[in-house]
Amino acid sequence: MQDTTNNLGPTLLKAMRASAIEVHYQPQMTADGASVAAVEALIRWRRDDGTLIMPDKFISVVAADPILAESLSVYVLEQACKDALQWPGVTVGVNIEPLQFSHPRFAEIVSDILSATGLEPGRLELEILETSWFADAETALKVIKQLRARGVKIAMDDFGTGFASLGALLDLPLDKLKIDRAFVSHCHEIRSASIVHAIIALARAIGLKVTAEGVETKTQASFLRAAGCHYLQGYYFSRPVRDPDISAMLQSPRAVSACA
Ligand code: G
Ligand code: MN
Repeated sequence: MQDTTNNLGPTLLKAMRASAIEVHYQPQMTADGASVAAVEALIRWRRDDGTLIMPDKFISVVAADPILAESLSVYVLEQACKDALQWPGVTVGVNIEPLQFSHPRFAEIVSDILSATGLEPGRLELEILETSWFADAETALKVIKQLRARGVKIAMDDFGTGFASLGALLDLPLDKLKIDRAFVSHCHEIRSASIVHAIIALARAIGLKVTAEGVETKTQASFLRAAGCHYLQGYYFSRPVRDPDISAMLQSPRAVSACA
């Protein structure tokens, strides 16, 4: 990309103001594949020429800039909470930049968005990374507790790929683990299969739900279902899609596998 340098920050802020940062949604199916329990909000940047830029191309700039990180979080949260009003009973997952958890007012910001949009707090699930915890553990724990007291759900994203997974499980109040797709894509191999079994057993033992990410084949879906995963997410069911496609899938979950 040409503008990955200094002016990417202002360009991204301009893109948000012009609604060129789009929020797409990917379903998280119940393990039997029969219904959509949740959706994950995933951002994409629509350039003037119509091409879509994936977040991995620009998220490192956001992650390093507190103003940009907050602007993007508010932007996606507002959009996702508004969109979720159309989908009764469905949880909406939103990825939150680790930097937000060293922001002492972050829980208040989320709470204000919930009040302004009218979404039930229990239908908002914030997806956090283990690194959310590293910059300022005390503030992060306080913020996460405030969010949960407001009724918001917390999911640990990309579980198993960080290096403090078990410590985080001990200290953080969580609702869900999302198994990283690195394990799912190799679950035909004994090592990955054993790790997946161990994560699910651990999560269930401490009362957490589990979503497997990156499910791309029927064989993977069957294995994960038999292993006791609660929810399945990945291209086998659906790629992330925009509204109105996601609304259509939610009205008729049978349409989801048809999109695989
Ligand atoms: O870090 P996180 O797990 O939130 O990353 C989600 C990213 O993974 C999104 O950009 C999404 O498009 C991508 N993704 C979702 N499902 C699949 C899948 O089945 N396979 C692959 N390779 N990528 C996926
Ligand atoms: Mn995620």
